[in-house]
Order: sequence, then structure tokens, then C-alpha cells
Amino acid sequence: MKIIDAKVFVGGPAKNYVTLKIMTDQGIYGLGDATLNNRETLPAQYLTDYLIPNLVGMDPRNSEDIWQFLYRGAYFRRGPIAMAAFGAIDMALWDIKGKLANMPLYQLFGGKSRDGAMVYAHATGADTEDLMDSISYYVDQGYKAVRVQCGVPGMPTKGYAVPESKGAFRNHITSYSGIRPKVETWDSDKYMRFMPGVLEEIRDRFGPDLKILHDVHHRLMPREAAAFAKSVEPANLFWLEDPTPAEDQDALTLIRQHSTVPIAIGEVFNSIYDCNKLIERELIDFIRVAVTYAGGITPVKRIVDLAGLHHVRTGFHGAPSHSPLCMAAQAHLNAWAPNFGIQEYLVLGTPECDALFPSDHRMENGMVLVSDAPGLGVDFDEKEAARYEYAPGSHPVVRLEDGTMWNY
Ligand code: CS2
Ligand code: MG
Repeated sequence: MKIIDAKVFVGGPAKNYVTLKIMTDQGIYGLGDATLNNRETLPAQYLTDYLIPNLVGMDPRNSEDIWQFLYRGAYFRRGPIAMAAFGAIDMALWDIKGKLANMPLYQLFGGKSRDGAMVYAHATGADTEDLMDSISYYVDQGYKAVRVQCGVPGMPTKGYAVPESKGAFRNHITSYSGIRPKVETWDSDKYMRFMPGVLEEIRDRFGPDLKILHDVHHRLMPREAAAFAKSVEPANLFWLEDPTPAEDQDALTLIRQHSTVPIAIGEVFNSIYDCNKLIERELIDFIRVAVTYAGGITPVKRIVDLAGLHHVRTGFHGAPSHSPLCMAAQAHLNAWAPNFGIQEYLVLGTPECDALFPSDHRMENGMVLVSDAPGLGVDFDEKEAARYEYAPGSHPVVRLEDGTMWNY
């Protein structure tokens, strides 16, 4: 069996998805996601200029050897652009493998460990009342877990992932349009004074069973993060995400020394070498890698197994940052992983996205029910894809009130 060709598509409804399609001499094709938010053309070009010419002629069944060829063969290893490109190839090869075996991928991993995988939605509010309405909206739909972000009073822009004005709380995503970033402001003291009270109020209003998550988005310094983690303990969080910039891994020791709040980290990691020490030292509770940025199913499965040895559970990075292909790869891993924790899932559910990526993976009562179709269980409609073209975008940048650059 041989790979005869591969193509890359960039574009999509309200977002630039990078989709790889690998064709074989047996008519079976595989699909993979290389979407790297706001840098989408780069993994696409890495694939077209360097990787696809090498793939042609290879046996797609040798996914392990092909992964090693990509990783060891690059010489300049790792980094999100290369790893997203490898991730798409690896996903597509697993898709082909599943189609050849006529089995959904979770069967090839070891079968199902659970019927549905719990997901968390994103609740957000311009102020506390607005946030409470947003949480109620998701709880009423059956979600068991909600990430909560709230506008901080007295800051010129209100904080990470919160709307500027009230009532825009459903599926709020930061606007990425245009190549020049929007500037947001930040004040750690105001945030640290305000947020613990909001989290406690949520716990009081929604009771002990709701799983509450909160994302600091790398904005606190180690001492601040340790103090903040201690101060949010009464709210009994499911997790506190990215309390400090992810590069400084020793910062997490300080947090552990002062608090028992569960820590989730890893959405910006792109290899096992970014998290093996954190896992082995048991400094985190959830690992947040995504199958796309972390180089595909092959390496992520190794991370999941390492994490399992150290009581670290999965909490894969989710939509809308990745396409339904990455979400499907994660749905299969979630169905299998003995140490599954939770899956991030922002309900976009647009008819346009479903038309571009038809599948029968489905969401019911805050759980993802994995598809039983062979392979990833997601298709890609090229006619639909022809309707979209690449539109450049940018994450916001963050400055302190005196103008100093800060972490987005
Ligand atoms: C966020 C991300 O989902 C999350 O937890 O931190 O959505 C992040 O902001 C984006 O992936 C950036 O592209
Ligand atoms: Mg995050």
C-alpha cells in the first residue's frame, strides 16, 4: 500500500482550519488537522513544501516509522508549526488505519472505558450577574462542568475571554480578525482581589455538584499564583488552568507548596519533553495538550500513558482552537484513556461547520458520544471547502495600564 498524493486546505466558516487529506493507491484516504491559531499558513506550507513530497510512495500503515522520520528527520525539532504539521499527518495515517481495519479508532487503542466523555463549556460574563446567567444557560442544557471567566471591575478592558458588554455570554470567543492585534489591559492585583469572591458565589448559587473550572491564561507571577490558588480553595474548583507562564515549570512547585487546588496546564505544549518532568514530579493534575499541536495521536498516547503512572488525568485543549478532526481524534482517546479527566468543548455547532466536516460524533447532556464509524469518523466536503478562503487574524496582545507588555 502506498501514499500517492496529499493536499492541504486552509479556510473555513469564521475560522481558518488547516485540513490535510492523504490519498492512497487503494482509494482509502485519511484526514488530519494542522490548525495553528492565527499562524495557519505556516503548518500548511511546511506540509506542502517539505513533508508531502516525502510522504508520496511511503506505506501509510507504518505510522510509527513515519512519525519518527518526521521528528528525527527535521533535525531542528519540536515547535508548534512543525508539530502541528506532523500532527495532521499522524491523524490522517490513523484515520487510514481505522478505515483499513473497519474499526473506530478507540477500538484500536483498547476499546471503550466509558460511554460518554464529560466536557466543559465556556461561561463568561461582563460582570458577576451576567456570568451567573451564562452558567445557568449551560447548566440548563445539561452541562456538568463549566469554565467561568468574569469581567474585573476597574480594568479598562475586562480580562481574558470576557465580553465587553453584558448579554454576549453564549459561546463568547475572542475576536481574532485583522493582522494587527487588539490591545487589552490587565491588572493582576484587581483580578486577584475580585475573582475568589466570584468563584465562591458561584459555588453557593449552583451547589456542590457543578464542576467549576477557571483559566488564568498565564497571567500571574509564581508568588501571586500561589496566593491566588490558596484563596480560591473554598470554591472547590475542578481545576485552575495556566496559573503562570508555562515556560517556568518550577513555579508550579511554589503553588503546590501552598495549595491543594488541582492544576491544569499544557495547551501551549507541543511535545512530551514539555511535560514529562511536570508529570513525573506530580506538579499538575490535568494535562492539556491537543492532538494537533502535540504532534498527533502517536505521541499524545505516550503522554497519556506517562500521565496515568502519576495520577495525572487528561483535559485536552478543545474547540474552537482545533477543527472537528482534532476533536474526533481526542474523542477516540477520551473514550479509551483509563486516566480520562474532562474535554474542553465550546459549542459552536454551526450548520456551516457540520457541512464542511460531516460526522456522527455527538453531544448529549454535557457528554461527547464517540462515533462508531471506521477511523476518525469525520469526513471533509471539498465542495464546501471551496467556498472559503484564508482570512488573516491575530490574538489580542495584553499590556499593563502603564503600557508594559504582558502575557495574553
Ligand atoms: C484557551 C485557548 O481554551 C482555552 O483554554 O486558553 O482557547 C486559547 O486562548 C486559544 O487556544 C489561543 O489560540
Ligand atoms: Mg486555556
